[in-house]
Amino acid sequence: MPTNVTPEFDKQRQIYEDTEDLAQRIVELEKLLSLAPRHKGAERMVGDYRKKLAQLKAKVEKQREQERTRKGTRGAEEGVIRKEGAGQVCLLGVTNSGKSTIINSVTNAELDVGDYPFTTPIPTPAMLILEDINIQLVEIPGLFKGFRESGMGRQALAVARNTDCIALVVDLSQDIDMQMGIILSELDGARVRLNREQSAVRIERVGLGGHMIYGAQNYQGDIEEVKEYLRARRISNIIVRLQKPATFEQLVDAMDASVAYVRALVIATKGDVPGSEDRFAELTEKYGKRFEIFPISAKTGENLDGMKWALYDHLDILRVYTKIPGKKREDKPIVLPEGAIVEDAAAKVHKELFVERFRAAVIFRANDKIKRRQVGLSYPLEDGDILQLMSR
Ligand SMILES: Nc1nc2c(ncn2[C@@H]2O[C@H](COP(=O)(O)OP(=O)(O)OP(=O)(O)O)[C@@H](O)[C@H]2O)c(=O)[nH]1
Ligand SMILES: [Mg+2]
Repeated sequence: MPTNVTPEFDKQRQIYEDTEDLAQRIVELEKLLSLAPRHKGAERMVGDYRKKLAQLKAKVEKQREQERTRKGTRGAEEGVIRKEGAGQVCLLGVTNSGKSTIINSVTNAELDVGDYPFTTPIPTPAMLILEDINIQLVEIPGLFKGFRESGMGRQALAVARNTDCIALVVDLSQDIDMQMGIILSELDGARVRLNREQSAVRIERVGLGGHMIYGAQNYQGDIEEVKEYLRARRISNIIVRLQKPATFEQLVDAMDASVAYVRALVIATKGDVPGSEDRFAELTEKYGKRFEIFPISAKTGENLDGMKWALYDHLDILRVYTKIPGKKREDKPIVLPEGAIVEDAAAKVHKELFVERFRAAVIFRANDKIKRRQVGLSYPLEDGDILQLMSR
């Protein structure tokens, strides 16, 4: 065996060699490869491991196929996390960035924390209790280059695609470009777009009419390239609506139904370590336009409360409390998406009673000049509203 491997690599090699379960062996081998040295002397070894990986995968795929034909199913959705609470946030970052430590410090969970890589091997949920609602936090296993092509990566990114918000955990004791580079390229490759406007481009496939492009003035570039692209894709009839300023990339994404758009923020952790201030400044300069960035230290507890509310804000939800005349408001809120109206709340309470037989609603809102505001079904709600519904 060649020399010049790190102790982590050696340790992982042992784990890999001791693992018998085929699927788990693949996971361990993928981790091993992510830890492999990049120098020339190691090329042969890495090549051999890659071949081994391909063989293992082929074997597993074959097994799965046989199983599928036997069972006649399309395979159970293993590892899928059931959403719970008012919203779900996935914590995602390179290994050792401090994801488990953050979760442990704001929930009752006791996830394993370690200074060795890949302590958390599978997507792991925990519940954050924030005042009167629950937010589900999910730790995604540490990302590495090629993660999205790995078995575990695919499964973990499927969770991230369907989540309500992604928190990128950036470790202020590790290189910024390395971390953001890996995170963003893996997500991008998995067609997960962060903080991108989905509604900028609307596509409608039609039977005839040719290329109809509306709002061409919103296109950031030469509109001819859009037409060229459509021709190259052999799309002869289509309506493209550019509703907001949009780039070529956004247009391509809009035509691809498999692209997921997820809200995201950055949690910059380990703010207690030496050098963290400079790295934080670098992070803000390079990524502050695209993401809100929250500096914390899970070790000292600094800014953890602020972080919780930042997560809440990024879920784009609001809480409404119903109230029966003459009584105190309910303790537990109804949680609705931002932009919800009285009708949405009424439908959640009792559709037949309060939507179909709606008579009136009264809103009690802090800082509202009118104490009892009488409103109709289409009145927009705000976070913290107290709502009294009346039916005919
Ligand atoms: N100084 C300092 N160290 C921290 C902080 N948060 C985590 N650590 C340390 O960083 C190491 C990794 O922490 P984990 O929480 O296990 O990191 P993780 O991102 O869950 O790692 P994996 O699950 O292995 O991918 C541990 O040694 C922690 O003690 C922090 O705020 N400050
Ligand atoms: Mg962990």
